[in-house]
Amino acid sequence: MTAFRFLTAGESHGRMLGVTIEGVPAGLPLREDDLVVDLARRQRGYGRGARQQIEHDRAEIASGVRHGRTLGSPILLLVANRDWENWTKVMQVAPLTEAEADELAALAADGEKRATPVTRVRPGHADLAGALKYGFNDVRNVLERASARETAARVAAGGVARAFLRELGIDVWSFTAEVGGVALDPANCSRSREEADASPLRCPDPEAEARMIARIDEARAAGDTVGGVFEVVVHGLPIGLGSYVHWDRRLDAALAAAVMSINIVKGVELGLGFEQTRRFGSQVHDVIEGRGDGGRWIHRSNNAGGLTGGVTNGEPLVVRGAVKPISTLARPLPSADLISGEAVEKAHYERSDISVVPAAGVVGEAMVMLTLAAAIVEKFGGDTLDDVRAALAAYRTRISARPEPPIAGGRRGGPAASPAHGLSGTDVAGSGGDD
Ligand code: EPS
Repeated sequence: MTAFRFLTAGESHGRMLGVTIEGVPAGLPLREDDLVVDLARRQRGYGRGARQQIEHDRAEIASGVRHGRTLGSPILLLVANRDWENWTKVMQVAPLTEAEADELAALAADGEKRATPVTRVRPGHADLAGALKYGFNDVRNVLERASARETAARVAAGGVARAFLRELGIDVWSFTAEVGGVALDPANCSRSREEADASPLRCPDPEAEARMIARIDEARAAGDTVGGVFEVVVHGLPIGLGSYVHWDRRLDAALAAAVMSINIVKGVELGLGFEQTRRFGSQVHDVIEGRGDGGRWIHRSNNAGGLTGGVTNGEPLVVRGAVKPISTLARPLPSADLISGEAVEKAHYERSDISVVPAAGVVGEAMVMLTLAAAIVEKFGGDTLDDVRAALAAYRTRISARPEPPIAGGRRGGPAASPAHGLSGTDVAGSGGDD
């Protein structure tokens, strides 16, 4: 049974989105105001479309919290879709009456796009496979849920995970590393984190950001879209989250799955990622310099991105997500019609964004935070926040202490017994060589 988990619900133009989060320890201070910051960050960014002017995302805490503290029971968050008011009949939950069906049919006959069933599937979207899989003849039944609107619910849940991690001294943020092939230059990252967060693309390199904006403008002018790369960085994680002992306990695998699950992500890298394949081992592996103050183990570099063997190693965690260009193009690609199966000149077009890399980074933060919260609850257990804190402190004390030196054969406190392992006497206390 998974101790910490979450599930979202909701359609893009339905009444609201919802998310249930289970496994948050009791006693965590939590207010709706804690959740607004990330929700607002997700809505911003140069290249966003008109929908974001309609929405003012705010999560209502509907359950699981009393007098400002979590109860240990499931937390239900609700995020209203303000645009729903423009879609009430199209998205109505109850069956349509004859009169309502006639009204919608008349609107569609008048060319009202919202009322018209969608059959010209968009290349790159879930439209075609989704409609075939679930047996729909109107692609709206697919696109409403496949829409990235759902990520608002994930970010609301991520805000709860952030509040939990913050109590444990763990800090998570992200930035835009690349847009349309223009990458930031680490040497030019002159902006502070606050300045980067306030910039149009949430990018720490102002010069690269200007060129990224030019790429977005170029895409807009051509009726096109453009993708990029975001990077999530986490500080303050203890050594030892995740495990190397089973494939499904490796934290690198869980993080990759979580970030890959974001609608627009097509690739995930940890640390140097694919770049490692182009270098010799001596230029990749992070030299270990020794135990520092407070039991922290110091590495000379962090090419591994804070994880070795699927386990956190005490260095900052670095996760990068590859964001594809949005599949809804203002100048639509050729496609085919779901019903006739014939080629059509233009795929369906519905108001959309040009680029969402900064927003995807905020969703990336949420998915990383939720994954880390799950790993922490799994490792440190705890019905209450104080239990988690105590378990974490005890663990930190243990791993920061100097271990007792090992003795070959494992015996302690007495003369070495006669060797039963075939080594010669002089080798009994040896290291055993490079095995
Ligand atoms: C989306 C299409 C657009 C985006 C939407 C994702 O919505 P609409 O069709 O209402 O213009 O704005 O993203 C959001 C609403 C959001 O909040 O991020 C899509 O097809 O995936």
